[in-house]
Amino acid sequence: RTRGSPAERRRDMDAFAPGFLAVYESLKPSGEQRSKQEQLVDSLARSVRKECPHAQMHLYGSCANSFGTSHSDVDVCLEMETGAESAVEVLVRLADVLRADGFENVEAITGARVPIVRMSDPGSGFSCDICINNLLAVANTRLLKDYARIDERLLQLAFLVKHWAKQRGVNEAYRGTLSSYAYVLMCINFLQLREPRILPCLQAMEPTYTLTVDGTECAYFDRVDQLQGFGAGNKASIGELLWGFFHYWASQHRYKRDVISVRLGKTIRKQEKGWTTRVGGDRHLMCIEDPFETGHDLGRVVDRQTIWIIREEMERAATVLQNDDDPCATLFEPY
Ligand code: 3AT
Ligand code: MG
Repeated sequence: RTRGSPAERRRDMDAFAPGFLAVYESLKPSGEQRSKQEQLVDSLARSVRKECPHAQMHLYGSCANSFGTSHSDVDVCLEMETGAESAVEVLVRLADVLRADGFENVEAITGARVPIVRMSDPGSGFSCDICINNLLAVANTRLLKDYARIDERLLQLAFLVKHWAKQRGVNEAYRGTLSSYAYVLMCINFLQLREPRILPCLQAMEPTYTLTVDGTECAYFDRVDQLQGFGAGNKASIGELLWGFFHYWASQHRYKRDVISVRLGKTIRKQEKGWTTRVGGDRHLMCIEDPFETGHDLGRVVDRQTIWIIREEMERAATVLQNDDDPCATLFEPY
């Protein structure tokens, strides 16, 4: 991949809005896919009840935060007392039950930061991750869903950015690029930073929802029906916003100095967080603060090589949007 700097002067990006909206519509899951997902969740619930009768099942991630595309997996969290057993032991036993119930490719992945059972459903083809007591993920799912209800341009932008990231190979946290969750936070923060603002900062407002998970308080204003039309003063089209997003990450974001913070609705200094590189072996080359687990940098997975891969892809995207004859297709060409 070669570096090139995106042109500074914008062409009229509004002309491409209909094309990008058509791509967005094509990514949204169909009614049929949704009902297949519901069936999967029902049969999963039956299997789980055999092994963990008291567990409460929550959906999280993109099947519940409204950022799910037709290719997204189903993320499930079981809330339960594990007693003397560890979560890993419960997951290993659950994996046996799921295998016996006909789920395919069942695998307990126990070495990860969050241990999971991964499997696929032969009927629908969906893959599914199950974890235990990861209630912070349930809380951040709720926050993302509420942001999505304020202005539709967030969903449009995030779907297109996620699609771009998957096609271009920069959506693989286990290989040093960023998770879908990180990209959605980048989109929210970008819209919080527009002038006039397109999204508010829900955590800076009087909290109407509070959940404490392992001592971490998750609090924010969740009566988002009162915020309809919040961003109406900003008329930017999806074409302009998409270009602006890539241009921001290609040329404007100060990687060495700044952390993006959805929690505060702005960028803050790495120094303020103590996230200067090399401290404690953590790299902090590209800093994205988790809105609730504020000590957690979602960019921590990025290393000296992958940061350039991501930045070059951001530059390519900005350049394609600026110059290409058919940006709605070229942007998403597989790398
Ligand atoms: P896809 O549509 O599946 O790509 P997603 O939003 O479901 O997008 P993931 O499957 O990667 O994203 O993650 C599922 C959820 O797990 C999203 C978020 O609630 C939580 N999550 C993911 N990565 C992290 C992380 N690094 N820190 C905290 N929570 C995370
Ligand atoms: Mg997912």
